[in-house]
Amino acid sequence: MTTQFTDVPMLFPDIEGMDRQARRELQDRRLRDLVDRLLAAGGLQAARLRDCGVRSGSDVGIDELHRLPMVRKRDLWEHYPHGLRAVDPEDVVCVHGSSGTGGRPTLVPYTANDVDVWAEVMARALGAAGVTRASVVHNAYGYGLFTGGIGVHHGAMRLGATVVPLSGGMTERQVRLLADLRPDVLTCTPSYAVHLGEACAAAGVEPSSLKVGVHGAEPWTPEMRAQVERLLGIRAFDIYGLSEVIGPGVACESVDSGGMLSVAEDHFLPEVVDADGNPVPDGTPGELVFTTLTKTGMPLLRYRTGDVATLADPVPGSPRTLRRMSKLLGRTDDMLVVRGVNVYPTEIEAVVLADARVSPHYLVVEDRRTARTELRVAVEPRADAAGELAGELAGALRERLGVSVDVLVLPAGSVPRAETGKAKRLVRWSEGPAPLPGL
Ligand code: DLL
Repeated sequence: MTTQFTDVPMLFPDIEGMDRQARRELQDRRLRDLVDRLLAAGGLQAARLRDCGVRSGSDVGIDELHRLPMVRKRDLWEHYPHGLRAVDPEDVVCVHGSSGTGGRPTLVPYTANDVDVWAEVMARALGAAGVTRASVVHNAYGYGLFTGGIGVHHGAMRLGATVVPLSGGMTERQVRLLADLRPDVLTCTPSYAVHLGEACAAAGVEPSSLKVGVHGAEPWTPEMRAQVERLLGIRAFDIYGLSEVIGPGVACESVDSGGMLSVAEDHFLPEVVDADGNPVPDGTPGELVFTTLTKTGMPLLRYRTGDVATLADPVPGSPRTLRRMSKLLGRTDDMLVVRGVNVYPTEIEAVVLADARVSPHYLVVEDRRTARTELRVAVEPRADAAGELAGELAGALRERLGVSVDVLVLPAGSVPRAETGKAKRLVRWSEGPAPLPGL
């Protein structure tokens, strides 16, 4: 199929379609300004910059970005609750954050300027997925400290669409409003999209008004996308972000981005580095690092996200000139090492959900009760599943991953569903009872 680049017009062509050299100069200017602001604010990042011999923004340039110091989540935790705030408290207009993958909260102060940037990048992201002023957006991301609900809300309002702020949960009411308000856009985590789709089917409601889904906040594979699209009859797009950087809108997929996500790199400068923090070439997986070029509340220079992806140039010939990142392959802390082989849970998802006999509910269990770590995956069959499912899936997993994985086929409904928040697809089992009956 040839891509129709004209399918989705750019909302901000001056930025999304900017000449690449001009953008690099803009990024360079913004980087110098950021360094000046960090030095003026004092604190951890200023000290690290001074340790590197940086006295002012004029000492740095985008080509030497890799020489500048980095920050990590640990640095934010150590400065809890205000993080690395770089403005006076009265300039902070809201605080968001996440409970974090390590279970410790990460709080992020935003200024009015930050909220403005957020609304803009989120509006761009929605626009890139085909959302317009005429759209009705059923927003089922959680509202609260989590950035999903409020981030999409800001963007949809900036775009001039109608946003219905459902938040997560209360699924029956959501099904009702899908039928009554007939939205064309669904925004929620991919796992909740599945849950909502199944709830619609159970209630006999056909969500036929929906055309587009914008899903993120948790890892999901193209195989999961196929399931979401089939269940809801929509075109499903990926959106990426993290509260430390801004929330959703850091990068987003569009009709013409070739299955990757265009990064809002005029605001969030991406790098990919190896375990030692050295830059890796485009196409090589590594840890994503972002520099928030324009943020003021808690600006971050070279923040190590823990997320693993690859970077690439824009699609050749596309009017969208932003650099792209791949769908996330996983997180550095979710990588499973099984007899010397590295496996991300998304690789397991890709194999399991490619099998049409399996429903999109699964759980990966890393059994660490003995010295010899074992991997298990619990799946649920569809009603019409036939054949030697467990054995065939185990064979496909061995072939793709190079390690053996025990497949358990459990009765429908056994794997816990996420009504709110992010789906938990991976459990590490070190002691105590089985995380799921039947394992
Ligand atoms: O999850 C922001 C967000 C909300 C993104 C809604 C997209 C949609 P946090 O709660 O701070 O922020 O969690 C950030 O979630 O570092 C990734 O590990 C993961 N994540 C976010 N988007 C994706 C995605 C929001 N599209 C953490 N694919 C990030 C895979 C994602 N993982």
